[in-house]
Amino acid sequence: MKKILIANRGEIALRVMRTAKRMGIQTVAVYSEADRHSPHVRYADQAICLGPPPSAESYLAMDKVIAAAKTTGADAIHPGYGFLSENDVFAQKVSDAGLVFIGPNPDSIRTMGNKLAAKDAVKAFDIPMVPGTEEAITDIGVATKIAGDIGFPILIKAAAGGGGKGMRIVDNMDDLADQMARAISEATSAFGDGSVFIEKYVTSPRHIEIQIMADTHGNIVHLFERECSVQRRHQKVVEEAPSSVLSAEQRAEMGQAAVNVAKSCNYVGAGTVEFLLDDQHNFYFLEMNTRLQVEHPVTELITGVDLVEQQIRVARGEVLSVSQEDLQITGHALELRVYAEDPLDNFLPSIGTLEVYQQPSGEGIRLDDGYEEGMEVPIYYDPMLSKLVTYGATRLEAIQRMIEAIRAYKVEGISTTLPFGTFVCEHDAFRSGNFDTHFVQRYYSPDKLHDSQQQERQLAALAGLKLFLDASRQLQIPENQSQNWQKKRS
Ligand code: MV4
Repeated sequence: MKKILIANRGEIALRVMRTAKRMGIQTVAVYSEADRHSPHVRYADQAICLGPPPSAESYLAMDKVIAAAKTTGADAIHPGYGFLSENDVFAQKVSDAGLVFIGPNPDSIRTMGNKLAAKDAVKAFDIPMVPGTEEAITDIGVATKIAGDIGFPILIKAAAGGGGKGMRIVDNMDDLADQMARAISEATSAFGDGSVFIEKYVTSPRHIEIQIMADTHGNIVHLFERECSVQRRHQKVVEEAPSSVLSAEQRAEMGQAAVNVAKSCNYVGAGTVEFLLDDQHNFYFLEMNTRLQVEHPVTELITGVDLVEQQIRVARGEVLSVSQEDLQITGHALELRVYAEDPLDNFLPSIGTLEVYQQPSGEGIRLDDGYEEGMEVPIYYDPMLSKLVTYGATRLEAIQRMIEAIRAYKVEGISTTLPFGTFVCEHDAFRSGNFDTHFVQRYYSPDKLHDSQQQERQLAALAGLKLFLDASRQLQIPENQSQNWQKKRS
């Protein structure tokens, strides 16, 4: 594998290229007209323009991406996350074109892409699952019977959904028929597949996911968990590794369950198995994400494993260079997703130019970004500016580093979620580790941000005043004394 095309943009394109370059592999960037001047285009050895800004005409245009790989003589395509990363049709087309898709085989992607097919695949492996249906339901009579058996509240989910899309909570029998009809109609229009199923609703879960890595020789390891409970409307905001609530035994147990999920679909490459953890610490398999995830850096920091390097090695047919016994957790890592959104105005996308953009750096700080001062944030894509990742010997050290790194990160011209990151890191519930997926909803309101910013400004003003007064005293007292002395003497 001498040349890799990265079918993505922004921070993840750069992140993949960094590892490829370190491994002596050439890189090809693709870009839309909106990204002509982006760092990922300049960083690559070669770059091909795919077309106009809309994703459908550029980063999602399968044939254009494959043609770019052919033209440049690339041997493989890394899809990053989002865009074409979990598209089984694309994975198949890449391989039909005689190229290597750096990711799992199309069958694994297809199976895990359908939540019912995923449940069916893992059934033989004794993986704990939330009580619910194994098949799609269309009949309200069947739904009524099942809801009666498992008890309210229940959750209706779309088989083709995932990541929270197409879910409906139902609290009682009176609402069931209506919510079923809505869920089916929503799933039909959103995914072209109206299949829905029912699960018991776990009311205060934590979201814990396990990173796995599998090679083509049958070796599968897990790289422990990431805790992703701090999220807002299914958008993760802060992720960390390890979780502060898992015992070593439960970590091993969930790790083994994740390895079994990977086995159930003949998985190859990097993948993530999502679990819910209820308030009794029971865990349940939710779904598997068949890609490299946004939050993979926290796993890299606590294990010392470069996941992109492992992806490339596995795609070259090599044996995994780490065994389960080698893997160990050292320290604690935290990731803040920095979005170009205004946390004071309902997280509305904030568009404009990065008038000032100064990155924090130093020991225990990793910043994965794809922007520079003077750049505009395009409206066409995900508004994530960067991932601010901190590492420490302990959880509180990583949190403290995050607070300091946020303070050192200067962004002007657009609003960002940086102050929201400070709010999370300073919150007692977060610091104590005692929180669930309702953290943001339960504790956050824009006035809390005003408060903490206001407090910071007041503290800064007080500190300034104290400095001024101290300095004045030091200056004035000798002066007065000397005047007195002079007066006495004269
Ligand atoms: C659930 C659940 C409670 N009970 N399933 C949301 C994302 C998708 N992967 C599944 N999700 C959930 N499934 C049952 N049976 C609660 C959620 C959920 C959630 C899960 C992980 C992270 C954040 C979440 C926020 C709201 C709901």
